[in-house]
Amino acid sequence: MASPGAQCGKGKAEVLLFVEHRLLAERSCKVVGPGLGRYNVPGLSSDIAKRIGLKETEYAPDRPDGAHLRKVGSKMDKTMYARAIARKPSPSCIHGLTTAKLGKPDSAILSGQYRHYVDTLAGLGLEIVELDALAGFPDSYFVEDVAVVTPEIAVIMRPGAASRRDEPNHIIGVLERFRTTAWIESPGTVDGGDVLVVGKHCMVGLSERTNPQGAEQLHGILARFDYRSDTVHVPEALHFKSSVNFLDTETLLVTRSCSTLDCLSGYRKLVVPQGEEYAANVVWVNGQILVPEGFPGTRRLLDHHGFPTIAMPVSEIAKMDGGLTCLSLRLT
Ligand code: CIR
Repeated sequence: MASPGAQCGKGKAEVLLFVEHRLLAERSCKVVGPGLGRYNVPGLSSDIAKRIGLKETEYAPDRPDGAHLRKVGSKMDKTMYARAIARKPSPSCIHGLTTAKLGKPDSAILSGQYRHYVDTLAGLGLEIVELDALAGFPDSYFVEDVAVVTPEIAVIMRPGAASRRDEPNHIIGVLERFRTTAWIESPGTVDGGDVLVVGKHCMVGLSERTNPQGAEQLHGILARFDYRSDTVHVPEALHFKSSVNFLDTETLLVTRSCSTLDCLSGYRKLVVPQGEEYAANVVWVNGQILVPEGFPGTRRLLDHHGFPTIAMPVSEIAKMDGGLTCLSLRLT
């Protein structure tokens, strides 16, 4: 059988380069404008791109001064995730805490939605470190709440809800494999869902779960690594990240009620349509934005601004006040 290169009239080296760059591109692609599926592929010269048949709209053409890479790259978070920690839901998940008045979840469907989520992260190139279900902790698959992980450190939270207080003890061993650790201590309480880190900016929402002492401790720990911090009151939601989330280092997706918060003044804010507040809980994974299924206005908004989206089924998870960010801890 003829080689792919012979079939399409390209040299073997070029075909290999093309395949390699395609793979790279699929993992790190960034749509830079509505309808423009462009790839930021370091090292791909326009000469080679043309010869292997890539259209100019499919890649960022190079320039001798490298400006093309900066232009595309400036919208990208340079930090890609290598792995995610997740925990299987237990059938006891139906007994978890919730304020949502959406009825009891079906635990089998919920587990299927969780599985779809981890498979999606794996499909985006993340290694999944999956922990066993903990029947005694019905909310423990919301692993985001038990730690804040930055490139430098994993800060182990002290969850605000009494029923979740001991969850960190069941994940600390895994976190220690990847980071040095620090702890939030009594009387401080912080849920990871209240903490949004964008670059070197850490925002902590004060909520029913997170108190000022906890926020202060977290700020102190991250200050060692030159993070600047803000503390903010969470309006009308369980957690800060129920309402404000990362799209790129300059842009956040927010609910209307959070759009005027002082600590967000330096960011461009995309406001979810009224009635779609739940969809503000999106998660960025290596250039893709995972969005809860059933919120077409939010998807249109993201599409319009050039953010590639993947719709995720989360109906049962939403019944337990959960969302897309809280199902994993993502690590660079
Ligand atoms: C709880 O109330 O703690 C859970 N049922 C939901 C936690 C969701 N976590 C998050 O949004 N970060």
